[in-house]
Amino acid sequence: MPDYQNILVETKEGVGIIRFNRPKALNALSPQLMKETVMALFAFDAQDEIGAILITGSDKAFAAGADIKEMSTASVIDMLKSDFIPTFAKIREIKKPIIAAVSGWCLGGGNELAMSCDMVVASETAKFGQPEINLGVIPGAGGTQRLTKAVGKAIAMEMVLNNRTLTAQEALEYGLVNYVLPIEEYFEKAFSLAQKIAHRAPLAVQLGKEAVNKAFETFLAEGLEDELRSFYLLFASEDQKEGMGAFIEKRKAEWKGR
Ligand code: DAK
Repeated sequence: MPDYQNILVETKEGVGIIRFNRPKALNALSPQLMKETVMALFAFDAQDEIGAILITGSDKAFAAGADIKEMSTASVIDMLKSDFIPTFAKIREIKKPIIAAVSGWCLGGGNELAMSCDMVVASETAKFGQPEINLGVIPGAGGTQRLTKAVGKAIAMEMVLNNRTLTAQEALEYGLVNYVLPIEEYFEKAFSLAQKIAHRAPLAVQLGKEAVNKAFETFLAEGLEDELRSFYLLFASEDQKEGMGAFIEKRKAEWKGR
């Protein structure tokens, strides 16, 4: 395993776990942290025994955004040349589902990263925001796009233009997160969700993720067409026969990923 400096990784019961580990900077997403995170994501994605991936931070901070100290003196050319965005964009290539377990600050690039995951489980103390306006910039890693699709135009405008921070409960109401739990329980909930999905039919999980993401990324007609193609494709798999057979025979299915 590579010698990561900014993240901790482990595997447990079919789940690959990535934990941001820059406590002194509230897990600010430095280019190095992003690079390591994406490396770990691809490593887990390539392992057959891993069925889902969990990304988390600390109870105090999921991530307080991109590293302002590293950006503060950057020129436009530096930003254009930076591999922050190409690295960030690679998260979209991960085929396995990614669940974010979020507690405390989830700001700027941190919120953009959480929104790049497939599901979010939050602690009651989680706070979601796009405070870039405070720094004289706007979100640059999907914060205006994914956020608007998730919470709607009115709330997204307030967050992007006036640094409105959402409480965990508000984030749940607006559809940004799946569950909100007490701080002692959010990680276990996120893990059990990941673990359950990890033991489901792998091909159907992969294509299901792809199809739901299409709804975000394409016009409806194109998304529906893609969904249908993937649906048909699964009828060429052994898992489809096994899944439907197991239902009829009233037994638990045994998934093979074929
Ligand atoms: N970057 C670097 N250091 C940070 C940080 C950040 N984002 N957030 C916190 N820290 C550091 C603080 O500087 C402090 O360090 P020391 O002074 O102790 O050395 C330490 O973490 C603890 O922070 P505080 O003392 O401020 O803690 P508080 O509890 O008082 O306040 C806070 C917590 C989260 C409210 C506050 O730290 C804060 O406002 N942080 C900044 C939040 C923020 O503005 N985030 C957005 C960053 S901009 C790109 C596309 C997108 C992006 C970048 C590039 N491209 C297209 C290339 C993304 C941009 C962003 O995310």
